[in-house]
Amino acid sequence: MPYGQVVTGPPGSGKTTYCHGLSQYLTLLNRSTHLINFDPGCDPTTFMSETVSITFDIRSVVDLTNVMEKGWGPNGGLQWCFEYIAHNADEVMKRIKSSVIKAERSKISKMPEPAKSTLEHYTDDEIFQGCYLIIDFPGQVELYTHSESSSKILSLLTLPPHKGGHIGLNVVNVNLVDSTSIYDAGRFISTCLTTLMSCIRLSLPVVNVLTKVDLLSNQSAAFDIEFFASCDNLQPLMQYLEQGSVEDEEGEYADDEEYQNARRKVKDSKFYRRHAELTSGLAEVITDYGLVNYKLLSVSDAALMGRVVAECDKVNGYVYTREEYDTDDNKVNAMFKAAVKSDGFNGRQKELEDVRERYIMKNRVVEHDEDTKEDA
Ligand SMILES: Nc1nc2c(ncn2[C@@H]2O[C@H](COP(=O)(O)OP(=O)(O)OP(=O)(O)O)[C@@H](O)[C@H]2O)c(=O)[nH]1
Ligand SMILES: [Mg+2]
Repeated sequence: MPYGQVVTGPPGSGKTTYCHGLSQYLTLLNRSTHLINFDPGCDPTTFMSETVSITFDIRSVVDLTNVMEKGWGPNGGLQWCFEYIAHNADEVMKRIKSSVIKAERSKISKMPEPAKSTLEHYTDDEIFQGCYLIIDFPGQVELYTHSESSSKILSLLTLPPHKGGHIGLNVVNVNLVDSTSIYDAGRFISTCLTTLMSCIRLSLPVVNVLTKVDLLSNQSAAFDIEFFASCDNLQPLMQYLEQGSVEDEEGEYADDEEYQNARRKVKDSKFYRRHAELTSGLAEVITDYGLVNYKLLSVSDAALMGRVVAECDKVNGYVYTREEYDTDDNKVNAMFKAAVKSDGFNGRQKELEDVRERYIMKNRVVEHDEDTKEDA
């Protein structure tokens, strides 16, 4: 059975950019990577480059633009598209499989000898099994929370052939969220809640990722990046809840008496207290489940991308079977290697240190320099 990733996350979190970056990264590792656009509202040709091409575009089955011409709005239209796909999921799976095999055969026909004649003798199923699929899903959260269509599509995607499936993908759900949500306590908690909901609703092995860490600076985040990456205890965020970021307390409004009085008034109100209680309860639910923690990623950072890939390989089982990990050691050793590479021993600390050094501290210095220039 082939391996792959289903990439989900809120709109604009960087899914398509990640899929394209990942495709380039995995192609360098010699994996037979295939990009599948599963967003009926996204024109993938706008993202295409010389090194990345799309093997299957769901718009060949159903296109959001055409659905909207029938009177649907963008969100309802997307929901309609997903219902349509779920209804015809069997046919869609067959089409994905045949597009992947066709693309692979075309690649083989351009290979030099003797690889070409060796691979040409492989059956379609043998070829398909060696492929790695990257599936770019749409961002609308309602697709995962308000309807069964996504879970229906995904369960058919992972159904093995001996149970009537066509693809039987060994899959990991890579759930991306924008790391700039750490600047706002309320937004970060709701981000974690959406992450948790999608983990539960999709019921797939999951790797959660905070994207765009290159945009972070610790100028106004309440805590160190480790706090947000591990999500061990979200309660300390409660004190920063009512006005968003710590900027309000320590930033440019710190000496504004009128502003600070208004802030105190809000904090003393009944609504605020009840709202804080609710949010605190939700934060407790998130940490109690113990499912939410994040890897860190900037799409152009090869080391961070490598760590996300290693984690995914561990979670979808790629590590057990493929050559990159197949040394003279046994499979347990291979898994151990991937685990260590992604977050074992001091791997996790190294990941956090890299992000602090390469981005957070650097951006802080740049911001500081710009502030000094402005003051001057
Ligand atoms: N700085 C930075 N920008 C990024 C990164 N990843 C994505 N972006 C930017 O974020 C924006 C949104 O990226 P997309 O890949 O279109 O996000 P998406 O999740 O596919 O968006 P939808 O499909 O509309 O839900 C684009 O402008 C990207 O260039 C990153 O690692 N760093
Ligand atoms: Mg996209």
